[in-house]
Amino acid sequence: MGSQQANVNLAGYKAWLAMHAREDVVQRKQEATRYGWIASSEHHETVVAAVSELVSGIGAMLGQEPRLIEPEYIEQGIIIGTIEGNVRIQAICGDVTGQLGPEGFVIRASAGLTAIGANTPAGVLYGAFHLLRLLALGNKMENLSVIERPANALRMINQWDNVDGSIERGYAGKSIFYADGEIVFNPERIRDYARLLASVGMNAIAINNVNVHRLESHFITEAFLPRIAELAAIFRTYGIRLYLSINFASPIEVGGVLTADPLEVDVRQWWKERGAEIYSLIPDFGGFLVKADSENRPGPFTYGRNHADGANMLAEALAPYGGVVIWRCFVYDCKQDWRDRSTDRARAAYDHFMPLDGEFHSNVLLQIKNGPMDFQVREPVSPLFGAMERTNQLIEFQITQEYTGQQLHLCYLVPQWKAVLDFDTLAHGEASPVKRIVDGTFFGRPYGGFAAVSNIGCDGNWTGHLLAQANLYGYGRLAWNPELTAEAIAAEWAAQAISPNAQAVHTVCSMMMESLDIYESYTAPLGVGWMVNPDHHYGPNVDGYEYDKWGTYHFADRDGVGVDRTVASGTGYAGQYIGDNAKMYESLGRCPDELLLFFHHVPYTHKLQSGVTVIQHIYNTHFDGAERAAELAEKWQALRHLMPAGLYRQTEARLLEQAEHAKEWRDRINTYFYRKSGIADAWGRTIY
Ligand code: GCV
Repeated sequence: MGSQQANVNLAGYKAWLAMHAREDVVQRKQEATRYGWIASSEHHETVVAAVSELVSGIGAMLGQEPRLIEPEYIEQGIIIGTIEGNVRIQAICGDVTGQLGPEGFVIRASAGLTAIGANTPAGVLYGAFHLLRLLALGNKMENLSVIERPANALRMINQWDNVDGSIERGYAGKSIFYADGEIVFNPERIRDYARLLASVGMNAIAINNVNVHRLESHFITEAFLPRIAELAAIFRTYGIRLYLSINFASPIEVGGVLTADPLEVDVRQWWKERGAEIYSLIPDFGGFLVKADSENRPGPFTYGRNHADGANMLAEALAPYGGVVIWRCFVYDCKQDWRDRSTDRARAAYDHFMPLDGEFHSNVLLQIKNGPMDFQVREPVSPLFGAMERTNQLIEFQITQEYTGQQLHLCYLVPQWKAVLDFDTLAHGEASPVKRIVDGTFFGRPYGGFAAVSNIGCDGNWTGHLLAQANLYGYGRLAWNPELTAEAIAAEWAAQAISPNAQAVHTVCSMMMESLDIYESYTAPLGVGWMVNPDHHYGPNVDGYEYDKWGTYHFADRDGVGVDRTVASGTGYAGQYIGDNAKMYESLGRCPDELLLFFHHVPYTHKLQSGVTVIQHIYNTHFDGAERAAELAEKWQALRHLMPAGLYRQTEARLLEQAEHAKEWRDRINTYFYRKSGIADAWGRTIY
């Protein structure tokens, strides 16, 4: 708790809720008059939280906190609340409730009054945060007329936090939830996290690692549930439901039952009792998140059962209370023999789950990683999207930068996620994009949405690298509205978190927008992944995973590189795609350059569609990427005078480290491929 408390005052803590004072004095005064009063008669804790956000946010930005007043007396200012029964909001907004759904909101300005209305308290809170965002971004407020509702029903964060206080793949300090085997938290910090999440529309959080270890297996018992209920209460105020990752073998390890076989009556009964106990303490508990038969975690395979048997058994235990089971599809053989060329990890999720389409209960969602491998810098989209028509799905992204620079390197991931969401699966011909499949609309599913692994910890600015905040922010904004552009999201974040100054926003935005391409350039060419140091996954090691058991190979030899995943001569993975996508990846001539080595094994002299050879592409991008990484630091240095020193310095240090490390990447990879291929760089640059 001590260190959690201490960090709260560091620069960057308020993140995108910094609410910078508006600089334009005339406009500031005008807005301060416009928002001099706030009226709400509701006592629901979420509406109260919304009002308090408006009071403090407007106060900070406009220099004057609005005063509270009863709705019947307000003549100028904000009137906020649920629409039903609130005649003044109805009068301003008209009959819009049908357009809002359970979480949407309306904001409408009319004759001195601005109404924020919704069907539920959560919608009211989202509306309040939206108004604050518009104000922070310098929008004209006098004629506001906005209606928004989230595209995705479930907008979830997964914490990979362990009860010992560590975070698996965490790069921003220790957990804000746990320490030394106990649930230990600073409620103020948890509330501030909930505020950040709610401000971008997130509504669900799983608070423990999907790898559920010994102690965490007991989270579903009275030993931990009362403390978890306290956490749930904080999140509840902000419209966020709490979920738990569970251990499939809990009946044995926690309950003393002799088996965890999902078809055994005793096992089913045990889980039902767990469900009853959890819901008696947390009435709005979201449900279970499950990693089963994956990376040594227990699962139904032990008993000769399949994933549907496992998931449905848990779903039955939660169904009476409206809970859901989120079952991960990250299932593959992690003990592969590297000599075995017939097994392809990329195929695994599809091979395991596609045959089960239609067999999961209606309160089960499958959580599918965006790509078939594991959050690499570049992967194709998982072919499960588009293939499973009768199963609820969530897409899983990784905000924490495991393979993308570990929050020491700048890597803005929103463009990568956008590309995945816009990918056309061709499920029903053209116009079948991933985003419409995961939101449930395309196949008419009752549930759908986004999940992502969080990137926060105890660090004062939450994410270690200040600019990594934009990934958390952007994830939430995309889950709400996948149509937003990556540029717009970057600009929103920069203006709110760093400074509304136009030069600062412009520079930060351009740095973020090129950062993924830069990172890819000096690390992973043409869809090759895994050239990292084993275990911790930071830094270059071209053969780090080449002769290992994890199914992650690039097959570089003296003649060529890449994995043949074609149907004609390789593992057949390309055939898991639909229609022309399968043909495109199968064809050496049509496969996009950036994924060439993911799908094909080619000679170093193979000419890419760009016109250069594979080997020259590797050299060019690595020299170029390292140079561009150094330029990132220079761009940041030009902003020194535009922000507080604390904010400036933490980021400068990381960008300088990135520039140095990019050279290490460049030289290791170039040298490796030069030594393998014996082909010199056409430009005669230094390779060792
Ligand atoms: C939580 C990768 C990561 C693991 C992670 C796993 C998963 O393998 O390296 O740390 O485990 O993915 O998503 O379950």
